[in-house]
Amino acid sequence: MKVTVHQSTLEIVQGDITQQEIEAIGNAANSALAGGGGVDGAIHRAGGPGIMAELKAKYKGCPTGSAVITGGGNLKAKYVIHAVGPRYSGSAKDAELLSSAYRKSLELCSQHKISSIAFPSISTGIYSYPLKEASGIALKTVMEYLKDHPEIKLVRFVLFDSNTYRVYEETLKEITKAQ
Ligand code: AR6
Repeated sequence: MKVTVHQSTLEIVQGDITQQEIEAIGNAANSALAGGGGVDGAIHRAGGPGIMAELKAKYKGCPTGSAVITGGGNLKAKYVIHAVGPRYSGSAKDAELLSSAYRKSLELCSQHKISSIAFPSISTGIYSYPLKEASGIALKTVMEYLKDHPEIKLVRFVLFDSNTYRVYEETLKEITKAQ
């Protein structure tokens, strides 16, 4: 499913983010930037050891709700933006931290003149963020950002499994209908 937000495109697809032909891909990392399972493991496996070497050389971790950038190693994407979403706790801060992880990733795109990025569904795997709520935060944060940032032409959510895709699709339909 694809919608237009001001001058930009917001798209949701089901697939594997490591295979995307796009300028940057987002990673769902941890604050130690230590690598791990889920999409983080898949990105480091597909991108090769150069990505971890660059993370270690440039950064001493990354606070929850923020993001750092590296090259894309062996991936088709030129950059990886490593965003750290919250581990779901049920506290009121979770939503702000999740929104901030997407916003800071988009700010890095603007700063580095990156006009297209693919995101996974941050925090909804190992970090257990409830999917419906997380999809609303993810989509609304991106739509808000695109309103003021036409330099970003394409944001694509690449959702790994059919259930995650279905929930994002339902949420995107609700948001666009309410506007
Ligand atoms: N392409 C797209 N999405 C994927 C892929 C892929 N190749 N593989 C998994 N996903 P998770 P989190 C989906 O657990 O919840 C790691 O250990 C997955 O199905 O990867 O933010 C990190 O190092 C789910 O929908 O990230 C952290 O310690 C989504 O990606 C921690 O997990 C996010 O699930 C972060 O947990």
